Amino acid sequence: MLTVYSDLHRLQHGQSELMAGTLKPCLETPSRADMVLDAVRRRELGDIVHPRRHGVEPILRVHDAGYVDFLQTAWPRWLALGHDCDALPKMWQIRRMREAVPEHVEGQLCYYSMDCGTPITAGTWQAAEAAADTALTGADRLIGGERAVFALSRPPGHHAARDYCGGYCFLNNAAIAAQALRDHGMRKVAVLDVDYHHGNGTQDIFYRRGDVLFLSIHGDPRTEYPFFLGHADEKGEGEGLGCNFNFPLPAGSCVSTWFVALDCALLQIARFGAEALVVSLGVDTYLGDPIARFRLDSPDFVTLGARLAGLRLPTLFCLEGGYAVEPLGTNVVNVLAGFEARL
Ligand code: SP5
Ligand code: ZN
Repeated sequence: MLTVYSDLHRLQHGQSELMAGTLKPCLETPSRADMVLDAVRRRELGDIVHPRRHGVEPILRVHDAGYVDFLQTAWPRWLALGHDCDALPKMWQIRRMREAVPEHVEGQLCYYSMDCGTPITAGTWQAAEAAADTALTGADRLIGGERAVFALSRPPGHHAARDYCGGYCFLNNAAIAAQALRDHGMRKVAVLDVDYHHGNGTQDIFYRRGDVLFLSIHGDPRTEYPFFLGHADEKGEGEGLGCNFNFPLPAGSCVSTWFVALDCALLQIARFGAEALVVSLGVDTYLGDPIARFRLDSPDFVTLGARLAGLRLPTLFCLEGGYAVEPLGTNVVNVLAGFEARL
């Protein structure tokens, strides 16, 4: 399988995230991508290519122009305030407050953020743009006839919605790629999110759309981050009604429960008549993950890959979460190798 990778991911290297009441070192680190790239090489998964630059247009197909402008300009504007640290928000536009975009960069940081775990740094925009280019190059290759491509995208994307960042995500790589596949003539695209956390950003982007099916298997938001989206009764709206499927599972669920949900998701993808599949590939479902509570072990990821291959669809994998850094490469490449074994 072809891998798309850019070193520019290193430019996203945040200092800290708010965790259990204190600022802790960021869990979403450059070393994560190093581990995955290492495993891709070691297991001889296939060629590794650099992404092609696509510019801002395909990003603006799914993200708000004001939000993108904010991401592009936030760092110099933050520095101009005299700060010498990463930019983190400290309040939110909550119920019954005004929804107008503030003028001040600090107000905009709060307006355009979902949480206090997603620091904007000197290289955030460049890294996020390179991650989007990585996914877009993967989409190009699928259009060109490749059966499956792995976009080693970092920072991740699935928590980034039309107009906000959060959950370590800035640009929604998977959604940008899914939209590009649509724009290149694929009539129906499915996005399957297997990260432990609900893909609230992807759901937000496609919620009113009938041409992109979104499905997510994740820790139940009644007890798990991101809490405010990802419930089973969120089915889509308008033209998108019936094109959104959430499979919230209790924290601590066993592996067989997880695979039952996967089978339900795969059935819906086949029913929908998708012409291509984008997988938001988070492996924080691993039993050793420090912030998540499912129980998948490394061999289970091979099984996951094989089941996905059973759909027989052109498939783009976009890297999302996974914070047990040592086994991260093994777990990710297990999915890809499991997929290839059945192709
Ligand atoms: C892409 C992705 O996986 N983003 C995840 C963002 C999660 N951020 C907040 C996690 C809070 C977890 N709290 C549980 C602490 C267990 N010790
Ligand atoms: Zn996650």
